[in-house]
Amino acid sequence: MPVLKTPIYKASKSELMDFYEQMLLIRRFEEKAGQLYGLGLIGGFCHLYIGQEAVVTGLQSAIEPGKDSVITGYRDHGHMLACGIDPNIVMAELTGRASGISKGKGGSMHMFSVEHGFYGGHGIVGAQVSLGTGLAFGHKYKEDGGVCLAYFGDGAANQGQVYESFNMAELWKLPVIFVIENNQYAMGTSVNRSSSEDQLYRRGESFRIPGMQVDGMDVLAVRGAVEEALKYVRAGKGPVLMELKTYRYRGHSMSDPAKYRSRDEVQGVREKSDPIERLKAMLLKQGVKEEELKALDKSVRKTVMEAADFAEESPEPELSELYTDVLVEQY
Ligand SMILES: Cc1ncc(C[n+]2csc(CCOP(=O)(O)OP(=O)(O)O)c2C)c(N)n1
Ligand SMILES: [Mg+2]
Repeated sequence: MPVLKTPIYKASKSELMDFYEQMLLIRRFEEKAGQLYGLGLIGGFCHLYIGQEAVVTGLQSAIEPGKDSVITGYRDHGHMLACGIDPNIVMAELTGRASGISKGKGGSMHMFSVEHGFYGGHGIVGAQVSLGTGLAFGHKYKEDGGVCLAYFGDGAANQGQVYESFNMAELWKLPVIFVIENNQYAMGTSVNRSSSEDQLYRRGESFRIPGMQVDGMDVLAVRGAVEEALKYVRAGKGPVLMELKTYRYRGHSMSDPAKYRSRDEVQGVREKSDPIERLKAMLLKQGVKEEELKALDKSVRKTVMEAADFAEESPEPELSELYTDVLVEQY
């Protein structure tokens, strides 16, 4: 089984600035979503991505929009923004408005944009892995050159269907990258308590799927690694399994007493490994002025504020929409 290298990507200054902006957008968007939830403007589930921004930013920056496909679980707002989906319609969906991407009827976990190659947004833990394998089969069948990125969590990595998917994907050499976002916890259980093999990048070994373990708090490490993975997959050699070691700062969802870890642990990660602060330090070292970064933050905050205003000003869906978009045909 080949061992894939995980080089650090050498980014230009403008690429670094793009990564910084993208990660900031996700963070500020999620902070705003947390506030709106607190105000009662977001109902139902809401899983924030704060802390994990480098993963999706690094991965999405390497794929080809319009050719590749992306699928993930319920912690999906960051993935949508990184796919280039308008923050206004994502925020409108979170707040259940008619102008939302699922007409306000899906909410946080049920968003979709074929136009952007984003196939959800899935509430069933692990389901996106099988569906993503299907998307990869579609790429191969249609010979469109696309690769599917199927994102899932460390908890989902213990689901049975994940391994059925691994088997088929390797057997049929499907163009899929299995992306484990190991944020160290499932709902309330740490990966070490729940997994007999906690080095998750090794989980594909018995299917002969090469694995990579990557620092998911370092956007350049993520980008460097995914380029190697894409090279392998695009050459028709079959799937790759990437484990991104990351951390979520907030609770599993908005209703999480978080008794399974200490505040000090969270604070420690924030202080030592925050992906945005890390990149900021790098930019400052390269001579970018603090004022320039502040201006960028200001413009990102404005974008997010506008998204929240857009959402709040949009009407809720009409009652007559209750039974539309449920079944493909009218019954
Ligand atoms: C099949 C299934 N089982 C259980 C749940 C309840 N559940 C929702 S999220 C979750 C934890 C998943 O953790 P992980 O895969 O690590 O993802 P993370 O939330 O950390 O991003 C569980 C058990 C579910 N939604 N679907
Ligand atoms: Mg997890």
